Amino acid sequence: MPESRLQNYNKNGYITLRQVVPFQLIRDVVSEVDKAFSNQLKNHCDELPSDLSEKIRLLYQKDFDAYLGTAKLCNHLSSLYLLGINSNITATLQELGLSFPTVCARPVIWFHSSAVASTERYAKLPPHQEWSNMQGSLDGAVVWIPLTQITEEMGKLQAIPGSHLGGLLEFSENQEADYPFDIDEEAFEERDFVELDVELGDLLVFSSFLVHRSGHNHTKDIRLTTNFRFNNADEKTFIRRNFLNPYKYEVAKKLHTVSFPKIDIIKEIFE
Ligand SMILES: O=C(O)CCC(=O)C(=O)O
Repeated sequence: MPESRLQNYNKNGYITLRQVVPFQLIRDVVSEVDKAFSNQLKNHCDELPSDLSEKIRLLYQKDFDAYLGTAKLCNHLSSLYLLGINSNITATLQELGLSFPTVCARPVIWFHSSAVASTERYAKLPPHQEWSNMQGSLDGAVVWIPLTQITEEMGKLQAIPGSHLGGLLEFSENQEADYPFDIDEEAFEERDFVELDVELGDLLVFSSFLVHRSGHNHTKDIRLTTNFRFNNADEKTFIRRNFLNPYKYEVAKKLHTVSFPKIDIIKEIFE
C-alpha cells in the first residue's frame, strides 16, 4: 500500500480502495440473499416478483417472523464469508497496521429501508462508533462493502473525518434511544459529517473509533450493504484485556419447535 494511503487512513480514520472487490463475489452474495427470500416467499405467493427489493418488502409485509429469520440467515451465507474473509482483505488490514487481523463478530448484512424497519435503526443507524459494539483492539477496523450501487437518494454512508482521533465519545443520555450506543449530539458538529463515496466494487475500511451513520434512503429500493469487523490480536491493550469479545453466542437451552421432527420426515430426507 502506498505510504500516502496509510497516512490518509491514519489522518481521516478511513480509506476507500477503488474497484478491488471482485463483482462475482458480490453477485454470489446477492444471489444467495435472493434465493433465501424466495424460498420463504414461496410459502406466501404463487408468483414471485423478480425484483429483490420487492421480494424483501413483500416478505416483511406478509410474515414478519419469516422476514426476520431470513434477514438473520443472510448473515450466515457462505458467499458472505467468502466475500469478507479472504487474503486480499487480510493483507489490506495488515497494511493498515492490524498485523494480526482476527474476526470480531459474524458479518452483518443491512437491509436499510423504512419499508422494512421495525424500529428507526433498521431504516438508518444514528451516529455511533463501532468500538462501542466491538470493545476490542484500539486499532480495530470495519470493512464496509456495498452490495448494490448506493446512490445519493439511497443515502450514502456518512462519517466525520478524523473523529477517530477523539477517542470514545459520550453516549446520548436519551434512555428511549433506539440504538444503545447513540452518540450524544453535543459530542460532534453536524456540519462535520461528509458523505463517503463508495461505489459497487469499492471497499471501505474505517477505524472502529470513526463517527459514522447511515444516510437516509429516500427510494423504494432496499439499501443492501455488508460489514465485517476485525480486531488486531497483536495490539497490547487487547492482549492485556484477554482479547475481550462482548458478542454473545449461546447454545439453545430448549427445543424451539415442540415435538419436531417426527421420524417419518427424517426418513423422507434420506430415503
Ligand atoms: O451501512 C450503514 O449505513 C451503517 C452501517 C453501520 O454503521 C454499522 O453497521 O455499524
